[in-house]
Amino acid sequence: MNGHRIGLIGLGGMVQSHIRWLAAEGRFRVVAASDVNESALAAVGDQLGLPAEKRYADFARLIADPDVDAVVSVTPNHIHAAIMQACLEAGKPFLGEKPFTRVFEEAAPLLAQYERQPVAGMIGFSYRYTPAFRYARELLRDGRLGEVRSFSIQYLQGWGAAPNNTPYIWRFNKDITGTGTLGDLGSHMIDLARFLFGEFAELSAQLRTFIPERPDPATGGMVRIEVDDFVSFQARMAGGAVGVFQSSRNAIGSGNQHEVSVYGDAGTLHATTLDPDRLIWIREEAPGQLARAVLDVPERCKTTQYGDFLAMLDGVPTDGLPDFMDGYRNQEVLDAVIRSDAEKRAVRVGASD
Ligand code: SOE
Repeated sequence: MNGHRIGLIGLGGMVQSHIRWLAAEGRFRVVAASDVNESALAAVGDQLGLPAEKRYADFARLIADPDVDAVVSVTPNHIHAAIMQACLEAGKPFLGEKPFTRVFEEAAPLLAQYERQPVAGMIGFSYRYTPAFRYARELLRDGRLGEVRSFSIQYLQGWGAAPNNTPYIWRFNKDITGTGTLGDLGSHMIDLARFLFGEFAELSAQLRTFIPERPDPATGGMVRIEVDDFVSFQARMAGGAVGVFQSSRNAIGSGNQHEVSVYGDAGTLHATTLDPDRLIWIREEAPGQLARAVLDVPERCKTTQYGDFLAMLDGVPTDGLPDFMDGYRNQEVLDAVIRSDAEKRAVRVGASD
């Protein structure tokens, strides 16, 4: 079977989704896997029928393997930069999970390497493939809301809430994750805003940690939490629209609730992952007469993350693929949120203040 030969790095929880998505596209073959966890490497190696010589503890050796055409990286945040650096140096195209890096300081050297030697790269901002968000982008581009004046984006999950007594995992470990809800879910909100409205110009933000310590299953003790449970910020976009954002992983009752409302001079739209194949469009049908329509998303807006990854590897043009520079720009906004919260002031995005 012809197809792109994939090396998988990071064999933890999310990897099974990626294995499923790769299989669903049909034109990929996983030929190597890497993880420092021996049992995870053995289990996935057996699952995929990989020979021993294609099971790597060291991801650098997988990236260097001539049988690997492209890399899919599904690791915790603190390894993202090193994997992208190795892919860039080896000229290996890649799909890397979000957020781009653990902290912004890791992003600058990557950009320097990329500018020296660009390599096709995709970042896992998967909500660009939520049909309702992609259709919202089409309606906005077609001017169906008129001048966009304001918007709100929220991304709520409930798994970190107090009643769950959620144990201390890597997503709460600042040395691994950098930030908490901000980098995990906030990076998706930021990418959705860039996907729909373009670049950020300025923002003011606040971060909060609601649960100051969590039980560590490894020691039976409690660990002080240094990352955020909640983030809110307001932003002015370069195109003039203003937006408000909030995200929490402590929102009791929320599963995976990512949604946007857009308010223009000629109409309003609402789109949510809770109803991914439809969106609500409200407009004035006649003077003083509002029409509220529930629109079914057309098939042309139902593309997939791995369909675009395949197109990228085949050199086929795509629309709205989240690439290396989308990852870098996203990290700039994450850094602006951190700076604004720390300095208790509004900050410009991307420019040194
Ligand atoms: C967090 O719970 C998480 O798994 C994120 O890390 C993913 O990016 C998001 O798509 C689903 O929720």
